[in-house]
Amino acid sequence: MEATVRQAYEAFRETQAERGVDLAGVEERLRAQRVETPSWGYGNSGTRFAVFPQPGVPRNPFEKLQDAAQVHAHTGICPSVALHIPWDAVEDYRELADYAGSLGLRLGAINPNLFQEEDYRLGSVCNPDPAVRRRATDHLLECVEIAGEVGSRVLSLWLADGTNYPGQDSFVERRGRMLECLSEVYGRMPEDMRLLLEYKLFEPAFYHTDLCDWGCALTMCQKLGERALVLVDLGHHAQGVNVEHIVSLLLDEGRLGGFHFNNRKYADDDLVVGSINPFELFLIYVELLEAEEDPGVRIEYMIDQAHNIEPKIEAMILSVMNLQEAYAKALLVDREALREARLSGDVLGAHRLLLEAYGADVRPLCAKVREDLGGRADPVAAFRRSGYLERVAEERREGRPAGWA
Ligand code: LRH
Ligand code: MN
Ligand code: MN
Repeated sequence: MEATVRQAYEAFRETQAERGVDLAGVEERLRAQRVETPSWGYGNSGTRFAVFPQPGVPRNPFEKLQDAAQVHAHTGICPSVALHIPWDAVEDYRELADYAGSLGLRLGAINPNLFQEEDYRLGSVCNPDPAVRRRATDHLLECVEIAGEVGSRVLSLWLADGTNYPGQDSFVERRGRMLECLSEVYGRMPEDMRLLLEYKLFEPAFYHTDLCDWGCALTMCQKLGERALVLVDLGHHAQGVNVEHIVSLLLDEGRLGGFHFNNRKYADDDLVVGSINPFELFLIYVELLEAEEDPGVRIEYMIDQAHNIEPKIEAMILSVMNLQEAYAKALLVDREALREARLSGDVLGAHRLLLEAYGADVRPLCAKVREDLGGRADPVAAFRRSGYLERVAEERREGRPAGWA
């Protein structure tokens, strides 16, 4: 560790010792933190107006894994990669899984794609046409198979289904169709596989969305079975919605399955997590801490971001750092004092306990933990210095993808 980082870490340790914090315990939890990165975060992306190709962008799923391995090498906590099918379609999925293994990675959640076919104009599993629903269900079943082949135990589903005009279709009938299709898929999942159901307020549908909020997703999961759980994407809520409250409610119901981390200012912006609202991120982790201590709880922590104008690997590393810092701050909350303040009605005392933890500069702590894990104290700077991007920009010059990939 560099002398300046070491000094900052020692000073941090002393301050925390004065507060009575068990730093060894905090570090242990930080070392155990895991974040899954999305294959689609490494590929070309853009807005609905244009795609902005970047030099060095991966040309196939294998190269996406190479980039993900860079994020893991620099941070130490990102050993798994989510796939999106068919964006990441390959001839031989076992070969892809083996390749991931050779890079020190594994394949994570399998994300079906039910939103890019002409057939899905009126929806996929909610479509009024049974033939379209059959096609959508078959794709989901194919994804269950792929998950089995690559050793993944998570099927992560976001539906674009909805309507654009009042009267267009029946809400209730659409819900029934969704339940029928998803029940078939759930019934075909191996016993140790979980289905994560992701909700989103609106877009692409503008009038109503079939899974628009946590209530729609939760009640669907309750009908499907106990291995159906809700996925919270931080960009999928109306302005002002209290996401940490939703997190606590889903935890209490035993139905929080995972996260899609990102950040938003207006809608589903998919910006670097923690770039717009780091306090919200901290408060979410505060809710998660106690639940995480329950060995029966399994939550998938995943990033879902599209880096349109910023360098992709760097943006992913920065996102992981923001997640480490939010988690570290949450771990510093004096929970005993918080409980006492709450019970005695000390409103601002309780609030200030959160502010105290949030205000701590945890960067030296996170730097130390990253180094403990074989990562880098300053991973963005180290990645820049490594020359990786310049190298792959040269190597991947031929056959660069032009559109979304
Ligand atoms: C669309 C979306 C959703 C999915 C992702 C693949 O809103 O961003 O969050 O998880 O595409
Ligand atoms: Mn998402
Ligand atoms: Mn989204």
